[in-house]
Amino acid sequence: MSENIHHHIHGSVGHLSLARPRAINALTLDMVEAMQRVLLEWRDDPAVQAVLIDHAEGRGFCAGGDVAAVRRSVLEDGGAAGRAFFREEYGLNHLLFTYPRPVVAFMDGITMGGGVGIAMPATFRVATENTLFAMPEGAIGLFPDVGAGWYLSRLAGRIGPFLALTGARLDGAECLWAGLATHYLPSDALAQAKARIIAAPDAVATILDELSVQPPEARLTRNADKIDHFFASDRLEDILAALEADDSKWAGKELATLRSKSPLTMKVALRQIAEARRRHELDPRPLAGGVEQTGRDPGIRRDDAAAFAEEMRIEYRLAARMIAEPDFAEGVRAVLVDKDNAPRWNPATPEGISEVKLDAIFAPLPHGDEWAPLA
Ligand code: QUE
Repeated sequence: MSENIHHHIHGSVGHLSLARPRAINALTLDMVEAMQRVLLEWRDDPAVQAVLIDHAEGRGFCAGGDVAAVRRSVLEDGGAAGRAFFREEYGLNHLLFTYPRPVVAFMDGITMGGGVGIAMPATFRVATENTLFAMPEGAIGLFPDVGAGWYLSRLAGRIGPFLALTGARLDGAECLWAGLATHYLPSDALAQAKARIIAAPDAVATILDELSVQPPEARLTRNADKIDHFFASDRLEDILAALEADDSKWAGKELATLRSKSPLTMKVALRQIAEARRRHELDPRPLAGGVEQTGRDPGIRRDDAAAFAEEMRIEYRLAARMIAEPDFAEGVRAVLVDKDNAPRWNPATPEGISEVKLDAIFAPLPHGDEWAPLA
């Protein structure tokens, strides 16, 4: 069992704590497998009525996955270990999405990439004044994975594409407003929330409602119209042209941000979200209202398990292809290895990326290599 995952049963509540603080709890294969094992055991134990997921110490819930190890795998063994990591991580994401008991995720700090993948499928997603949420994969030449195609395509307006392209960081108030979080609690109420849930696991919703406080105004409300306007298109070239044609400070800042990200990541993310939106437009079930807070999505969309599995199957294809692209090794080098934050993207501009190239990245894998949920 992983030393970086603490697991306990308190009464009839299972408690998983991420405990790899020196890496902001970034998920390793070992941690992912430990979480799978414990969650499967608790799923089959009728005594476990609810599950809490939090982090043991430090300023982050979970900063992502161990992408430095994935990069080493790409450079040293052709990426087999990297693909194995994503296969198991997505298995964990799907297990949580389909979990037959309420799961509460405490996003009390940095919640990015892989951390988003274990928080979003939870029935209850608690934000605090410490929450810092982002899908920052454009900085490392990956793409917004761990089910982001599902979650981002269900946000109001063009917030999903905006988050995917810019890697913008949302605070707890913004997460609640967008529907990414279901509750906003002051961090000093979390210990009480957990103790009360452990004492009364059938009253999770009431307990979190009672401890909720009014968050500060979400900055995102003021920018939502601009986001919908400038990020309206599913074509990266259109978005860049719209920002270039505007001389406002906001447009200039967002344009500079996009120019720093991997063009390939951005094109893949736009297509991924557009295709996910098209798939669920046949049967729309919004994650969030954007303006209206929809709260706790009862039933956790479990009847959509097959549709979520389809999303993960697609994202695994993208992961298998994207880690083999030069931008991934280069992006991880620039951000996490050399930390010069000066990646040299290849192709360097969107015009260098053809539809044929994208078709190859989205194409099915050979039959035996496709992703499937845990058996
Ligand atoms: C973009 C990312 C990631 C990132 C930084 C980015 C990411 C990720 C990590 C990360 C952080 C701390 C660690 C670690 C990984 O950083 O996905 O192993 O200790 O996992 O700008 O996408």
